[in-house]
Amino acid sequence: MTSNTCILIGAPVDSGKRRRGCLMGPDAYRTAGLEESLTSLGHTVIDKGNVFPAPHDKDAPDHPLHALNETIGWTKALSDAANDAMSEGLPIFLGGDHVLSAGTVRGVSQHAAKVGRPQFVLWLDAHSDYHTPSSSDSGNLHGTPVAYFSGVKGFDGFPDVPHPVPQENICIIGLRSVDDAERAALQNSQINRHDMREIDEHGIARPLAAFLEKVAAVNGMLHVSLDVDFLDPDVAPAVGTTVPGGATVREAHLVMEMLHDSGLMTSMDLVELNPFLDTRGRTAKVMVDLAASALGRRIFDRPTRSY
Ligand code: B3U
Ligand code: MN
Ligand code: MN
Repeated sequence: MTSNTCILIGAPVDSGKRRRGCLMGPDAYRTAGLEESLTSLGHTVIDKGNVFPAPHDKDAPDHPLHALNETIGWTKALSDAANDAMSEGLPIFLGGDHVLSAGTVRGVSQHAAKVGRPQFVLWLDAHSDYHTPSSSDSGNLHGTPVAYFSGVKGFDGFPDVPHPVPQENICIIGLRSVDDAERAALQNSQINRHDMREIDEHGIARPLAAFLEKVAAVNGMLHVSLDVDFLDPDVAPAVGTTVPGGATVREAHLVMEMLHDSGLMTSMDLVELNPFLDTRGRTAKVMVDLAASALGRRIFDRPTRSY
């Protein structure tokens, strides 16, 4: 196994939706032993502590977009943190809700452009998070980051996106809650999208293997964004938006093990954990175990196989 320097970066973002609690996520991952798990796999782990949002205007409580200015502050700060961390190792962003990925993906994409490699994103989520601020019914900006970092217009006040991730370089797996506006936009896009029906019919390995081949073919950099609600709420209850019918622990570990075998992952987000809703740290522990699988934990060594 190749050993990495893993850079843990706390991103206690709670501005992407109204229900509070994701700000406790980074400490829940620390308490659940993320650093120790990765160290035991032979990695060097540096915990950089938590990021703070860049200075921003106060938010008006009656604005239709919840905590817009705070979210802009987080996007700026996390983008810089991500860009910097990419030259030090493999950053793992400890969320925080999913709007944090507006910043992290913007930042890693800037680094990819600097080193002259294409950026890819694997989005593991029940939701597509492909709203624009104006198409969102909820006004919750955690439903928008994929549109933002792929260069969709309409994000006034946010930093511009000089290196958008091309639609065909994005793969969403786990879909089972897609709003009408998102569905229409996705159907008009080149984003690779795989719903739970497809996973039930063909298994999760097939779409993932196809996407990893695309990344490998052009020596791409791969950012993996793991939303707690990718998993079934029975096994990962600590999330604000539970959607039944999610990935099993086994499917999720298979994804992580394939990612590790591919050697392609260059950065990762762990998002939407709300420790306030957890039962005895159960969800935090599942997420830590998944991160460990993505970084080399395995049951047995086995010869490389194709799917
Ligand atoms: N699409 C809905 C629901 C949602 C998106 N992401 C999460 N929930 N976690 C919205 O509010 O945009
Ligand atoms: Mn999400
Ligand atoms: Mn989600």
